[in-house]
Amino acid sequence: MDPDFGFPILSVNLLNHIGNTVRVSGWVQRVRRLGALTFVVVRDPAGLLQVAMDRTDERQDLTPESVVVIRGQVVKEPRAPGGVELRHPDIEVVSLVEDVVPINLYTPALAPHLNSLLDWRPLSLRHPSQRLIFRIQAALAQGFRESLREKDFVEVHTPKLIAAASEGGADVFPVKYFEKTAYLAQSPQLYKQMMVGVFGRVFEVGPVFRAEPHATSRHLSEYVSLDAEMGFIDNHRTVMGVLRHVLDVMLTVAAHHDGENSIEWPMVPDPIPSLHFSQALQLISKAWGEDLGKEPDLSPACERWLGEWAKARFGSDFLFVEGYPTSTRPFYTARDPEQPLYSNSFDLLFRGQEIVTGGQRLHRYPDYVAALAERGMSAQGLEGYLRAFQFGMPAHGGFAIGLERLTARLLGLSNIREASLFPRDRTRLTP
Ligand code: AMO
Repeated sequence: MDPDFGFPILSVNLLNHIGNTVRVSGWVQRVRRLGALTFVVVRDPAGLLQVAMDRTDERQDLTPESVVVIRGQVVKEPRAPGGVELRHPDIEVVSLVEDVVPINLYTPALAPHLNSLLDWRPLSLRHPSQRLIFRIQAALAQGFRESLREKDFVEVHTPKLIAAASEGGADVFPVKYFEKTAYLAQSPQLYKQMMVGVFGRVFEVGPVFRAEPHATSRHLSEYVSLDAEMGFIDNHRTVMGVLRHVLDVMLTVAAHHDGENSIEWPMVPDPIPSLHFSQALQLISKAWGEDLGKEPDLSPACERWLGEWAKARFGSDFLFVEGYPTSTRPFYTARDPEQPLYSNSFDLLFRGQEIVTGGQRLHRYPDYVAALAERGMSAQGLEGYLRAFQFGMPAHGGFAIGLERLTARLLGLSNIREASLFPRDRTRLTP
């Protein structure tokens, strides 16, 4: 038998204990009076359970959110949550709440404005709708790990304090690091590439930091990046195939956690439809009646249009856009050997929003020296990274999924902050 470590019995398991006296524990959700009976609804880590007592035994200290330990007899009761209730309870209040709970946690949908929801995060997260978001998110991360382990990828943990920006651009956070300046990692990019030289296939689940000055509904200053990197590939299409498989497993694992079947689960087509960047611009230009041919990137409006197009044309929630202009991609990106102005890189759009970026990387040392020179970039802080390429690296590539973006898109959340336990943005550093 598995040890139970002395934890109280969870509400979901009470059906196996009918007739027994058990110990359960949780938070008082509400107290209801019906005739001569009083019912206390308790929320435990797994769900809700009902405790019934005579009105004469009712207590005044069972205030909402107080933590209680209850000993009582399990009785079958089809009208109660989970089909059982606890009778003849002996209730101990472990933590008494004397204040009025500032948000209503007991309605099916949480009403407050996003800001109050985030200000009261330790409380609002207790609501079932919020708990579901983060259970699904945990399952997505679990699926990511499982799918890659099964394909012999090794999990790595790379530094988050680094000496040089990994993605270029201005959106890095400098940190005072003893006598020097360090930066918070924008991605594990340079390290996951170096680790391909060690293990061949690696992945990482970890926080990354972007100094995003704008308040948008799809950017955070800190988010969870699901990164994979693999060697001995043909080109970026090998990586796209692996990504398709990973997403399929992630969504399958997560769907098991949707107890109420309340989520619209997407199919991951095999293969996921794909468009070249230049083709995407042509299609949108035609549809909008304007020439977007010189655009270096896809705007959010372009992504939304492509999302609708992929749904109408292929019935797909997913669309790859490959071959972004080399000049708009980071220095480590491999060019398309046939058309060097375009790169062997891709974005994956899900329901009209980019949720993944990936591609093939340069793998020869002289190509790095040339790419840095072309962009006027200094090799300072990159010396250790470049050494990997001086001493033999296979053709390789990888991708990074934004966990909060994927979660928000999947669950139809209009703001990415709802998919972060404690979101960080320009104005929010607490709780
Ligand atoms: P990129 O910078 O495109 O690529 O990021 C990869 C994915 O991370 C998510 N993302 C964000 N999510 C929330 N807030 C942000 N500020 C934010 N910025 C990005 C998106 C995006 O698709 N090293 C490359 C990946 C690679 O090529 O392997 C990189 O970091 O979902």
